[in-house]
Amino acid sequence: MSNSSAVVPNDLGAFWMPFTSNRQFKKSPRMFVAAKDMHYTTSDGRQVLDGTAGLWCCNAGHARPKIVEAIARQAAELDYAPAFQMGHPKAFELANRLVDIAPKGLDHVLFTNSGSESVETALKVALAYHRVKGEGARSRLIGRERGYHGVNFGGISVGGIVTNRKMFGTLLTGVDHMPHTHNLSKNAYSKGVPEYGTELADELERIITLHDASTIAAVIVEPVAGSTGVLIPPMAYLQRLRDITKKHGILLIFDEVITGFGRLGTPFGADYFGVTPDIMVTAKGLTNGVIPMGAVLVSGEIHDAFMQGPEHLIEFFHGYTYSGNPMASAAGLATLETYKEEGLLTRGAELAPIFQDALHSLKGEPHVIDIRNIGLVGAIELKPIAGAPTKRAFSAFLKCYDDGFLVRTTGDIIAMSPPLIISESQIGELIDGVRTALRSID
Ligand code: PXG
Repeated sequence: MSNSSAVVPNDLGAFWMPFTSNRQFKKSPRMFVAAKDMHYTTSDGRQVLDGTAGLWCCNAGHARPKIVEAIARQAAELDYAPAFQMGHPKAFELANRLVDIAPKGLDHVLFTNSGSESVETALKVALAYHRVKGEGARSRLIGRERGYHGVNFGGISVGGIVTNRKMFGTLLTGVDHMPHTHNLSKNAYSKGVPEYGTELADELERIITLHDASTIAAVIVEPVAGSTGVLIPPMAYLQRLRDITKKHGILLIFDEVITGFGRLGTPFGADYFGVTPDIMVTAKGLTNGVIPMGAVLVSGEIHDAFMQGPEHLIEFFHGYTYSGNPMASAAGLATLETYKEEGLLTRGAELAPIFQDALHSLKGEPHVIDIRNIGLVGAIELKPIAGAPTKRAFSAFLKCYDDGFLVRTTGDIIAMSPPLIISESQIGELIDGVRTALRSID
């Protein structure tokens, strides 16, 4: 067998693929062998328009020169430096650049290697923060139904997607969940932020009354829930969560793994909604998805609370072999430069009305029961086939792929989150691709 990466291997058995219907895939594989800007190339030589920025991460599109060069240069110059008790300049530089674009007040950065690790890191910072402040009884964590916070134990505990939780025992103890905000009967076909449901934030007050604020460390939510099918928060909902958490001394964590780096047309979801959390979880777009990396941004108040005791002692017993590693840091710096040069952190705001009009033109197409959008994120909810949930959306996904369009599905929801470099005409092509698929599936 050739060792060229462009040749499809003849045995797909060994790789147990993540979040994939392995048997279906291996009978009929879908392989990408190259990518450039807005397109993937498949192993059978077709071009596929990327409607999902990879997995919501390649916000600047693919194989962008600055990022490619930075990685190549870094590999030759300094491939790895120990992450503990040693440093290298680019990690510090990247932390500074991140703080520059982050909401005011989030001014310290812990690096990780994924969104899941960023979530675990944020939850641990929150618990430890209360403890160093002498409030160690604050040990409860509050998440939300249908929330997705990665796949590690903390993340699935505060997360609210049953399939991701039910196989894995009792998870973390002391976790509670707010209700999700999805309401088809009242909010279907909302454009942008839906009107109904602000009062769902008051459920947090009920949970606080049940457990007492003195036992609660943090509340974690995605500003816009992505993986569960794009659930956009009702008007003023996040502000209300902010008011309630502040009143009770509870930390608010925004999981911005998807909403970070321009996805909503603002640098972060916090900017879009005008609500600043105490801790912000990021990954994906930080390095344009090219090298795994995540970052957790925390307030000065949180950071400073740890900086006490003898100076030779480690202040926070947490970190990864690859925290802030040189390759990822170089990719992150080049990514942020690319975003800046091309105005990508705000380009989504210009494209959002065009994307919104195109997306909502699918109203009335077969199977469609809701369409929702914010920034450059869109979702189309389909009526499930009776007795076979997820099948209809999966068929649409397969048809789109065959026709040259990459979309994502979760349950019976088709989600789109194209690279922020997408052109107006490519938005039209993508939506027409979905239209054709909807008309052709059962
Ligand atoms: N938090 C949020 C909000 C996420 O969306 C993670 C944490 C975990 O990140 P890692 O890097 O550990 O995967 C995510 C990841 C999809 C999809 O299509 C979404 C994610 C990952 C893969 C697919 O919905 N989100």
